[in-house]
Amino acid sequence: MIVWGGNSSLNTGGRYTPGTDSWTATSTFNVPDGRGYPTSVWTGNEMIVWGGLGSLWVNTGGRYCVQSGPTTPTPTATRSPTPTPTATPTATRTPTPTATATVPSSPTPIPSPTSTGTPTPVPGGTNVALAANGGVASASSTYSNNFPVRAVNDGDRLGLNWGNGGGWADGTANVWPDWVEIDFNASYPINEIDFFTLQDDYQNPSPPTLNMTFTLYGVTDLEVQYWTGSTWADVPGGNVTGNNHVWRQFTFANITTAKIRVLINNSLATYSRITEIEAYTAGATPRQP
Ligand SMILES: [Ca+2]
Repeated sequence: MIVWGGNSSLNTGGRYTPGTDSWTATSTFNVPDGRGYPTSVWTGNEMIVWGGLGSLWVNTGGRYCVQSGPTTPTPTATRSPTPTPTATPTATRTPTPTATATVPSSPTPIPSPTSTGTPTPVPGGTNVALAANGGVASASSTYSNNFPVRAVNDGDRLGLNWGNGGGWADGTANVWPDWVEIDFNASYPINEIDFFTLQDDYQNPSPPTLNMTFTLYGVTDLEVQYWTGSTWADVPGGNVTGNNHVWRQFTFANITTAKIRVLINNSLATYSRITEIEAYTAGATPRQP
């Protein structure tokens, strides 16, 4: 059973599961405008809402998936609202076709990154962004607990279990910039930063290579920055527009800093998505696939 809308302005709702006597919030992504008394029908994989009382009686509607979304093959146990890269409602509030809902499938066990082509550590170079090495990540916003910022420095570039802790997504749909910052546990001279965004086949990700491109969910415009002591400044070559690479690698003459951040100025599919950020101390040679 799905309850949705009401009181002329609500566009939220809940799904009731009799088997477990539990409620789950409906997705708020791509949701029609709030309204009371709409006519609603469930097609089997999406809800169609039409008419009702908004600020006035309306003759508009929308259709959206209340269950889950294609970027978030969340295991059924969680069934949380998740950002979905479906089409965004247009300003005219006409019904907007959305992507066909997909049935979440159980994540296929995938070998850990250490066995799937992670570059061999280079003596002298340490990833000081890594949580295990003292790095602490924070973000301008976060979509939900299923997209935690701590996933950006956990050592996994693939974003395994995307939508269930595998990577970060921001919480401001279609609004930029967003940023993710990593504070080191001290100042270090660094000469390389590596940035990884979500690859197309996130459900069965491959180890990113410098040549791997994306077409669906990646970050397109970004500035890789370091803290000068008084302000954020782009690292040399760190201002990128029109990106379509899953892995962007930035190398530069040594910069000593205690923290870095990635300022995201645009992304595909509504949200900014990051699977990993790395920063290497001087002494490393650039990591290769
Ligand atoms: Ca990660």
